[in-house]
Amino acid sequence: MGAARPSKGSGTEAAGAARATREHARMITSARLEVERVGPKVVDRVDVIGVPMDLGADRRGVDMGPYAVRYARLRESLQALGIKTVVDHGNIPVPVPESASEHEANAKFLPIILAVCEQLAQKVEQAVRDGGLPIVLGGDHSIAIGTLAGIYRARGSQPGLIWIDAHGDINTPLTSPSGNVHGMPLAISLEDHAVAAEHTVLIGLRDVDAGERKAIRDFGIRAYTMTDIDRLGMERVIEEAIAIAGTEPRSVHVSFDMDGIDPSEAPGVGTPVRGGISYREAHLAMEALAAAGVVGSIEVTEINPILDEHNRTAELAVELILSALGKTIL
Ligand SMILES: [Mn+2]
Repeated sequence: MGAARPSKGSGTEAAGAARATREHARMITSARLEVERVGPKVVDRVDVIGVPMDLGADRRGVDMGPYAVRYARLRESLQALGIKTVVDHGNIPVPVPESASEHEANAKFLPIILAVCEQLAQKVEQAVRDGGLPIVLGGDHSIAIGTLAGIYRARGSQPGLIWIDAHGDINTPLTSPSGNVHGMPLAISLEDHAVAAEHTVLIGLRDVDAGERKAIRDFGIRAYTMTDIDRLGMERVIEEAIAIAGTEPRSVHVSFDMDGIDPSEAPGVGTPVRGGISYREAHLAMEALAAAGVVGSIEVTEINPILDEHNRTAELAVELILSALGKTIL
């Protein structure tokens, strides 16, 4: 307060020229920053893999997620973005719960889920080896076990992981209150060494079980709750997340549980929790990931068309995939 304002019209011609030069320099600097922020241009090839998995969740309907996302014009939108090759591998067959037997109440259908995840891992591995960027469509979040295993095998090293979710998904059969495997994929993937805790980031948490709190602490995983997003802002959260998960080109897997978004924008999920990531915060995060050039694979999970309103949650998933792959407003 009280600092003298620089007087505006006091310039000689020289002062005017100096101002113009400064302004020009500022413009050049900001243009360069803009260029530096923009990562590699849009990828050449993506591989779409559907996994109509609903064995990991209690609510029925997430098995229809891959159909809903395709119905929301995923392929056409990817092509319109300039991606030359869009390979859709169809869906991996998943047994319906009625045909499957439950082996243990602590981790319902786990052997069948792991068998499906093995098939998914093989598809994802091949896609990465073929130079594609995998886009995996769930299905409940247990499919991340397969996606991450496939990426790990193809890369020969652990990818960075940005996990966007209302929940921690880091329960084990011993800590899970429900026995639903979609609450365990992060714990299983860490145990499999498909991902490393120090390059894993959780974003959007607001419903975390007691055992998960302890697991997050014990693993030393960086977790940004909704409170952190409120206080720091999504821009800072995602920049920090990128720094932790990895800054190498295409080194980060984005595992997007649509229940991370606020239910007012993403009503079609099995386990909605109010107070979530806003529409613009979600886009900002995906745009920042694209600008950094770090996205190597994407999965969107937990879309439940039965609970949705006119497919808007699947449409939002397509929008977010596009933002993560480089779509910008201008
Ligand atoms: Mn989840």
